[in-house]
Amino acid sequence: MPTTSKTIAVVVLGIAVTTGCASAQTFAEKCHAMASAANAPAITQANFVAAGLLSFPGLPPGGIDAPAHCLIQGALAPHVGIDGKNYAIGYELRLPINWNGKFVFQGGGGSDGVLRPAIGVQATGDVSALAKGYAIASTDAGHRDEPGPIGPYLFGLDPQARNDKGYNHIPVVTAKAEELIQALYGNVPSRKYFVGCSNGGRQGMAATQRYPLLFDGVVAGAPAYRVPRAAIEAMAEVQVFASIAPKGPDGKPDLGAALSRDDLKLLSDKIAENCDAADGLADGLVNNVRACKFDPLALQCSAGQAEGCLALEKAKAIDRVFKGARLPNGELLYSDWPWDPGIASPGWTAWKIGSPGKMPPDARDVTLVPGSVAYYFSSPPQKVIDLYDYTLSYDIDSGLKAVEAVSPPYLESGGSIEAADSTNVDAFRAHGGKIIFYHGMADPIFSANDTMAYVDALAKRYGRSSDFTRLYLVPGMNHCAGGPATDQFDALSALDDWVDKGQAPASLVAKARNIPGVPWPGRSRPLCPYPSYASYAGSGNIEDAARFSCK
Ligand SMILES: [Ca+2]
Repeated sequence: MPTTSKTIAVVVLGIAVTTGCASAQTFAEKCHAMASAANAPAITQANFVAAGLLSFPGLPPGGIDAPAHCLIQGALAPHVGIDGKNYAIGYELRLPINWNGKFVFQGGGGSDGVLRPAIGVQATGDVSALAKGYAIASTDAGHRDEPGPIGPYLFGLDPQARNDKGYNHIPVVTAKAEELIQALYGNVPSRKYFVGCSNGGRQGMAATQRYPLLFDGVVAGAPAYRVPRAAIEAMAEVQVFASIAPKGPDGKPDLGAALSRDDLKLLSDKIAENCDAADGLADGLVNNVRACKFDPLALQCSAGQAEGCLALEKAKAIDRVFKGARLPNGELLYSDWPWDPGIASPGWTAWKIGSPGKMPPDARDVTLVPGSVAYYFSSPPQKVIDLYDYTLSYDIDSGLKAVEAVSPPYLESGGSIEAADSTNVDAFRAHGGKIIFYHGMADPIFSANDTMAYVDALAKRYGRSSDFTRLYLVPGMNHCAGGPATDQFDALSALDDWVDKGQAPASLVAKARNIPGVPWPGRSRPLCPYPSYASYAGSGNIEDAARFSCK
């Protein structure tokens, strides 16, 4: 045990004794006893953490309240890759002293490679899952980010690391978590849930399809369930926007200058003008998405007009991007995109074009996406010198073929490893499993339309009335959070009530945060189960969810 663990143990036990809390002392002793040299590397540390504020990058400023808990970290299923590097599936467990008897597997993000604190703040409302009493696991999914622009994607050179990342980590970490939960508390979890957004939403869906008996319920936010195609779409969109961008000092397109803030504001305003009131109230939120018809080409400048309009090439580029790229055979590569006023917010531009004047561009569609495509999704992996050059010269047709290819020693295609798009969830459904999806309507990297398509496909297979899935669309919201939106809601508690008490969720109450870019902090709205939408009652406080019903 490291010296720091002993120090913490002494301090914590001291507190426990002075407060007369014998159970806390026993819990702390049990927690520490779980780490021993014999358990390494499966357990590398087990430390009691006293109740208090926890601060980590990515958590709300000022930290979050955490209950006293046992923190365990370790590494599972180690192997040496064909690239000669050491790999293992890293995990973290946080086990609260006042355990509610249930387990949450917290999904990851991006290409994983980071061991995030297992606290459970995504889609859990104002209170973290840890504070709600859940035992929580997180994982790096089998690799750690290496430094440099392509460092996070180099794991893709090793076939086993690819499979560990795609799905193999799910049963491995879950089994270890169950074992340690039983060791600490004396019981296995009564319920097991997977809660994640983006890649985490994909992991949850993969669990329902590949390991249908492992979880009782899943919350899948903005799921990356067809991420190889979404990634290629993102690169195709970079090419479209680059084609209209002015050249930067390095002679390459200044991607962030492809659209100005005024262009995006105009677009957002015109979308609202066309679509906002269709739900009964012009409040900046487009709830009735099916009624929203919009044509950006109608915004093109007429002769002599310089303001309040879009240059023709910009209107055409926006039209092309929102319709989605097509393969040479006419097939839609990925998806089209919904029209939502939230596309003018930084959470949208940060992915699609980035900031003006950045050489190379800082758009996530350039910094995060192509590395995965080249090293992880494609077989054989493709070497990248410069992510922007690679993106600009990428051919979507041959690129997709490489993503779908098998090329020894890569015996499963990258597309297959990452995809979680099977609509066969028979076993999960028969086992009583429930899935809650949510998706921001102004998500720039995964289209809410594509999640609607998956839910529609489930409805086709099982019937719309089949009571095991819900999709909540979040107007204005960008990727997993942010944007002019009511982006705070507790999908985990709704899932738990559904699984544990048989109370199927109707609407979820969502609140707007007091942060820049939100015009109405404190506003509440019902999130309605798709295909219904929140409709205003016609009177009363427009900031209050109670004045809306699902229609
Ligand atoms: Ca509205």
